[in-house]
Amino acid sequence: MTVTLHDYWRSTASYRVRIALAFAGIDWRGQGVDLLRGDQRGGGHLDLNPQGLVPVLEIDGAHLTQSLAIVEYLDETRALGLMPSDPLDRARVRAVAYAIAMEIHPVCNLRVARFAVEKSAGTLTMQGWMREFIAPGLVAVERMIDGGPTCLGGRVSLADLCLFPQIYNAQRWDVDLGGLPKIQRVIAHLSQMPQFTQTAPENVRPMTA
Ligand SMILES: N[C@@H](CCC(=O)N[C@@H](CS)C(=O)NCC(=O)O)C(=O)O
Repeated sequence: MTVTLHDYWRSTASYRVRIALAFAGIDWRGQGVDLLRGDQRGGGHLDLNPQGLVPVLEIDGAHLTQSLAIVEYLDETRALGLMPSDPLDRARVRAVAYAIAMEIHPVCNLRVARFAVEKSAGTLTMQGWMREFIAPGLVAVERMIDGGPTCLGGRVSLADLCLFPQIYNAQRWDVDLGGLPKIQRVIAHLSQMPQFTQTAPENVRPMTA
């Protein structure tokens, strides 16, 4: 069974899925979708994901979209233990994951940020836009997490799979993480795990993009 991940090396949503695949020990084939070139809006990709977004995971005879749905599918079918069994703990994990994936991430999506910068007639930069939304979003997340060794409950969860790529992205835009000691402790801990590091953008970057 070939598992194919349609992704873009720098996509944080794709990075979440790469980490989950690593925890599942699943070998996968990468199918690059060049977001800068607009491949995501091509007919072939829209047939896979009508939203014109990555990631898309082809697995178990299906193609799945939406990174959190994909991670939860892998968690349920491969018993990864990424979701706590207690409903309250599970709700807290989802709250942190959603704070990142549904609040910070969509505003900083390429199409949104590009539109804002282009319409701003030079008053906005890409970096300024990113910092405007990532920094306060992370300040809130800092208050929602335990602060070590993982986001919540002392074990790796969906929340960590969202936080780690988001911090990678924050560093790319030079967001100041100085006032976020709990997040820094969690990131230091997760950085020791190959599931988080071997799947990092620079390690899956295609030679041509
Ligand atoms: N909620 C979606 C978000 C997916 C998403 O926004 N992907 C970005 C890359 S991180 C994308 O494909 N952007 C293409 C575009 O904006 O045109 C998920 O979690 O899968």
